[in-house]
Amino acid sequence: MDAPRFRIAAIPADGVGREVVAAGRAVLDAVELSAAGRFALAWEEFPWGSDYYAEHGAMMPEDGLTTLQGFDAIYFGAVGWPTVPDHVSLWGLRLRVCQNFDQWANIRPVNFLPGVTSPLRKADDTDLDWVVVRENSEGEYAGIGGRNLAARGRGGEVAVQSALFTEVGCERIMRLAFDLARTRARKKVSSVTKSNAQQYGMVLWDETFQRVAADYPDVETESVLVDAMSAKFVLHPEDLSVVVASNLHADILSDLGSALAGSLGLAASANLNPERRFPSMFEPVHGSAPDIAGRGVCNPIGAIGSAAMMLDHLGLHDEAKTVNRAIEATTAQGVKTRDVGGTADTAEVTEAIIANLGA
Ligand code: GGG
Repeated sequence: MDAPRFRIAAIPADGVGREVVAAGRAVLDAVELSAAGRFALAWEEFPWGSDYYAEHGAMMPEDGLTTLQGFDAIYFGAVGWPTVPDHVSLWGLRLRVCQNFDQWANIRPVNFLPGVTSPLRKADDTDLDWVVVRENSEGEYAGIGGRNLAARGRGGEVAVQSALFTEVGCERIMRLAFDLARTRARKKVSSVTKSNAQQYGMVLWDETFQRVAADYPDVETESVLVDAMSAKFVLHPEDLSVVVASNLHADILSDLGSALAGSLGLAASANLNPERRFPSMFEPVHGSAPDIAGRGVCNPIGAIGSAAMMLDHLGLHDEAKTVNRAIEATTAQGVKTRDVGGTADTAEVTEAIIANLGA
């Protein structure tokens, strides 16, 4: 049988996105080399993002989605640069791909790595780890609303931003969260809303959660308001396993989680189209970090962990484990970028991870 060949679209996009995608690709090249022909990754890189916008007036070409449709996966860097308003760059590229490719599940593990100091970690608990499951297609990111621009500049402008919650959208992300919980040592799903204040969509979310939970009697559940959940992340992280939340709440909570694990630079993620009708997209949680971009000092671990999630998605489970083990071996050796208290640069961490692939 022929070895599988996977077509991967790389979109480094903006700022440190370019540095970390290069780092992730270097690690995947090494994994592929050591697989000695058991699989192949066929890469194509697309120069879309804020520089492309300066030249073309759009973050990606009009037919960009059609081009991407033929790929097995998308490996993404980060979007956002001071020359383009943030909402234009985000909607013009990252959200355009996520929403059009129905990548409705955004999986964001919160990883505590050896050798990385976390304000949460006590000497006796080394096993903190939880996963934020982000509803990735609707909620507060539905893009519904408007502004009465006619009133602009006169002090009386009004803007409306509506959140959209559908029962189908809520149910599918919750079932995915429950199925994920069943694979974990702690079988628990925590659902997050602000349903005391937001009495329509988030009450629908709560009611759907109760209905879905009834199908998973073996999984522990809780429903927690987002403010209380923020406190719980800090005060009782040992009580978390899978946290499912709306688009906005999960975005904020996953940043909090990765900061508590040591740095936003560590956080990996997968934007999944679970039906596999469209390619899924793998990217570090962090943005383009214009303040450190181009200096070779950013943390590549979030992007390299995302590459491992991509391997897993492609069915290369052993290779994904190899990459994750190499990340752990590297931080355990103290090879770390500055954001996590080290002195290494991006290239040194990447090289150490490659050297540790056999660890
Ligand atoms: N790699 C993730 C990324 O580029 N994020 C940019 C960003 O601003 N994201 C906001 C969001 O997706 O909610």
